[in-house]
Amino acid sequence: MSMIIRTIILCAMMMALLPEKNGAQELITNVYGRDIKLLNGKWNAIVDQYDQGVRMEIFKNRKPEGKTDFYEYSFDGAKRLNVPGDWNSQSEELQRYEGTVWYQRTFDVALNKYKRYLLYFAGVSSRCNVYLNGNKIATHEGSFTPFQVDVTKMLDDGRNLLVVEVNNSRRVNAIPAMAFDWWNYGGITRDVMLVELNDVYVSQYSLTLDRKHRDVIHVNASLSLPIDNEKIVLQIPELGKKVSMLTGRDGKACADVKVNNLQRWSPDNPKLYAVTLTFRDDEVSEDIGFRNIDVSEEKVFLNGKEIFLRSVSFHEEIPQRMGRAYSEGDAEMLLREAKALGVNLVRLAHYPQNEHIVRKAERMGIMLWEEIPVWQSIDFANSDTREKAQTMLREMILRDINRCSVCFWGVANETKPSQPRNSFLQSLLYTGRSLDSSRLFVAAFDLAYYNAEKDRFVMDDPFISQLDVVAVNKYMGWYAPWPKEPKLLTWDVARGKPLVISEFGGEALYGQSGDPTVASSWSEDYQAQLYEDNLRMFSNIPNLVGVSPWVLFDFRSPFRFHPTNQDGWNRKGLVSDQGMHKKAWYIMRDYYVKKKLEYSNK
Ligand code: GCB
Repeated sequence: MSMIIRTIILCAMMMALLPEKNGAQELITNVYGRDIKLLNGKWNAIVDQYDQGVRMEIFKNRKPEGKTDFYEYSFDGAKRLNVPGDWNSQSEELQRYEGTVWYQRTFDVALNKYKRYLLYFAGVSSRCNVYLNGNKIATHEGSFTPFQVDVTKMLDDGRNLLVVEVNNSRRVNAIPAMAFDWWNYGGITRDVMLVELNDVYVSQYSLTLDRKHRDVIHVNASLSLPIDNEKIVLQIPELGKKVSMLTGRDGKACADVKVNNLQRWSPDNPKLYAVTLTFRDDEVSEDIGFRNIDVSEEKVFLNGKEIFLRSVSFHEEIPQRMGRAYSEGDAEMLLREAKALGVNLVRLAHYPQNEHIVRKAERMGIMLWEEIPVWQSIDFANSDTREKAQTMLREMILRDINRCSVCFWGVANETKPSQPRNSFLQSLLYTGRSLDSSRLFVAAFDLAYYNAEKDRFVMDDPFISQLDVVAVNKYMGWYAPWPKEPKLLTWDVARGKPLVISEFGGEALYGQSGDPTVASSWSEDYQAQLYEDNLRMFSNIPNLVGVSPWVLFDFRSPFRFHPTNQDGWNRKGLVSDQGMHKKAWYIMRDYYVKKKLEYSNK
């Protein structure tokens, strides 16, 4: 296929837009690089346990005027909640609350009739209806991806009333669904902003290296309106590049930019280049890096060099605060701890985490695996649920398409073969790959088991043939007893593909010593022994390309009931809720030091 045809196809794939739905529009690229006014801070809040707010039209925020008027609500004098922030950690009453909270604030705008305005929510848990000046303008479901709405025609010059009805009830047809092993935080958990833009602006763009062509940057850019024959100029000064692209009738343009002497981004050299796109007097800039990530047979290659994925997972949670991570400072804390362990990859479990984490990881030289929360029992046969998953995947990819640190898109965790599951995941892979052909697609399974007859680990899930990398969560020594000495165990799982052990581990209460052979000692000694055993087994997995212990920090989980050892915490952390390293942490750190050395000599 000629380069031109390939470029046209890629361009069409990248820019295939879904119709507007629920008031929200296709996401703008690089919102933090635009002219934004943060609407963070203290918002007023009304807890609406029985969902009466809509009937009472709380979103109109009416005040009594006549002598006979009264309203059985008022935002004045109501509870105050921080945005961004989960409500659970801000109020005793809301610690375990699952239901509706109405958030309200006002903000002022001096409207400029030559500008456009977007309201952008980086994350609201789990679903919401947004009301501006008394009118419903958008609805969104999914805690972990952003959404925006063009409010140009709905804003008043001067004071505006913004009300958001937030609900975090678990639902059978939601993603995740009824039970999941993390805290169900509710609230406006990420930044909210008003974005001011030119009348026509560059709304989306992506710059990616494809998996194989090492010196060609694929550029796609899109105007906010379908205007033909307009010039969008791309500049990467450090590479001496200034490229003009002309839009087609759909307002989209693309180009393949050949570059020489590109310094590729890698964990050892997290090089980013300043990139600017200009359209008329609209300009958007950010730092972007370039790297090739690819697989060949049973190996993974970063920039053409074989790598071993030294990974770890964490939730978007600050354990000391028992709340969601939301700030740059939080991102720094989580990623520094990951880095201290010697990782080159973080698996962001089990959902897209906030952009501060993703952007900081890129600057710190940490590859990322981002996934959507298709976690265990999802309603795979439900077309609504499938659509929600697709939207989430799409929102995640569009938000982070230019983050070269993101090397893996995860589509599911621990699902079981069935026709509805297979077609659900297949549709996700199709959507994902049509949006982004520059990254690897992965899913984690918990189906590998020791087959005594064959005397090895096997896994029967034909779906894995569709993935670039296969991941297996295997809790040997915790949920599964050792059938024999770990060093003698062999694996015959996903041969022909790279295999990652995406979870392993066991629980220990920090500071607790006990018998290293007794799981119910919940001791650091047992956990440390379990790590030693697993690491010995790993040396026998022929297609192993990486491991990811579960998990970096102890985290909050409502279904961990043991009163003294868990008390609402999953204690599989290598680091305690108070930030203390458990014994197993040192074992893992030493393993990563050795692995790094081994692969740097390859
Ligand atoms: C798993 C899940 C993870 C849980 C973990 C556990 O397999 O993927 O979300 O937290 O096991 O601790 O049981």
